[in-house]
Amino acid sequence: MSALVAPPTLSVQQPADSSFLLFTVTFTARYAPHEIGRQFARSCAFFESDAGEPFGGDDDHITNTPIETYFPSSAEHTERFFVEIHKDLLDTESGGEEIYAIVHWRPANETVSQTARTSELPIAV
Ligand SMILES: [Ca+2]
Ligand SMILES: [Ca+2]
Repeated sequence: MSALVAPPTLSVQQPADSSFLLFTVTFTARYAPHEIGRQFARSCAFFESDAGEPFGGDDDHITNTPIETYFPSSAEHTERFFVEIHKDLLDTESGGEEIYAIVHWRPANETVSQTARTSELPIAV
């Protein structure tokens, strides 16, 4: 079974004059010898954290990426998601937002994914 090398990371760029933010999620996992070159599936879900907010409730689900396949090419293999999200979708509360992502990955012919969460990224929208 593959194992994360480090927690996945989340970063953001804001292109000038754009209504979208461009997020990059990077995750590096270590794959067993029999998993190298095998087909895997990956996706990523974005949330806005309301942890610790007095009227927070559950975290807001922002969006999911489509499921895509990849083939780990070495024991330690890095995958990246590039995800454009409209500011209106991100703006779930007054003031800034705290965005995080959860990465899902699995061998393509299996049904149970492994998951890992990024830390929270504060953004002003
Ligand atoms: Ca929040
Ligand atoms: Ca806001």
